[in-house]
Amino acid sequence: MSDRTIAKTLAGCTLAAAAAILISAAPAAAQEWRGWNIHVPDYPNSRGLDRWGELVAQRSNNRIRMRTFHSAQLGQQDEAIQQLRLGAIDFANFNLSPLNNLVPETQVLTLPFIFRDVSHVHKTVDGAVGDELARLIEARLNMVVVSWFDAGARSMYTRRQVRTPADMQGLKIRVQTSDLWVDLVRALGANATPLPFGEVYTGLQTGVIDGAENNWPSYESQRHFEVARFYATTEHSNVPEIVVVSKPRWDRASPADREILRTAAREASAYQRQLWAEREKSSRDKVVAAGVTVTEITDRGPWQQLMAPLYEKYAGAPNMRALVDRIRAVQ
Ligand code: BDP
Repeated sequence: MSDRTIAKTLAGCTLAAAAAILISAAPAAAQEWRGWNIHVPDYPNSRGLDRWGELVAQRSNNRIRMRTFHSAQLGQQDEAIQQLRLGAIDFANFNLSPLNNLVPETQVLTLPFIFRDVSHVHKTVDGAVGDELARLIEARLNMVVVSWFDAGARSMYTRRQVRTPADMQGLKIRVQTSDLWVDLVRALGANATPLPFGEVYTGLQTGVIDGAENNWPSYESQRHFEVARFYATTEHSNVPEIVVVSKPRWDRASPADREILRTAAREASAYQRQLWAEREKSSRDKVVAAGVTVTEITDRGPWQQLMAPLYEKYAGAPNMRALVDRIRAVQ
């Protein structure tokens, strides 16, 4: 062996030894997880995600450090979904609507007037139907659903007052990217304009759209109330939200860490739901104080009738029909 070869071998040994030390130390090394969130930092969902991160950090002795980037800092929703599927983003919170076209079964939870009230939503998503949808989302989208957040009821808000479905005729209404949402707005005789959440304010301000639809907290926190001064309590959809971990990231976590993540996510979701109930009230009070005209829709019958054909189109297939029946049977 030449001196040169020996030197090389020794150098190699040293490197291998160093690598071994590094590898044995790896399980204790901190992991930084990056999370996507569309909402402003004080929104109930944002605080729920932050709470999840705190609990996971405590229980993993700071090995898993979850940092949520609020206010869509990591990009628009559709890109974020792609990045999550690939593992470029580690976790996120989404409304189910942007998944409607990708996993058609999620459309059933988006359907107008499918839920009786908030408790019906909770029992559905926390029960067998929620578990089944979670399995479908995992299999088709490469993301693991760890808990469900509240999103309240969505209502129409516009630049001029809407009292009846006839007032919706011809209005341009912003919707989320989902065929079902396009059809829902069309069923009212309005025109649907799919737009990212972050572009709604400017769209309303410039008149590109005449209205949008969302819950009280989003209407208030995105300041849409400044540019669409009329809120009609149509409460046409209670589509809920999921908290997800990207599958590549999840697969690298140990069974013990997965347990920590799931348990903490459920606790964070209980916290989010409590904050949600408070924020619905405070957001409503805030916009009313700011001079918004709230039109109470006491008879939702005419709205419901116009939207009924959506059930044939989106829940006509036997598997979808069965999901609708199971949701309605949840007590
Ligand atoms: C909010 C949801 C958010 C949606 C947004 C929207 O929390 O996930 O992206 O509505 O309408 O209520 O785009």
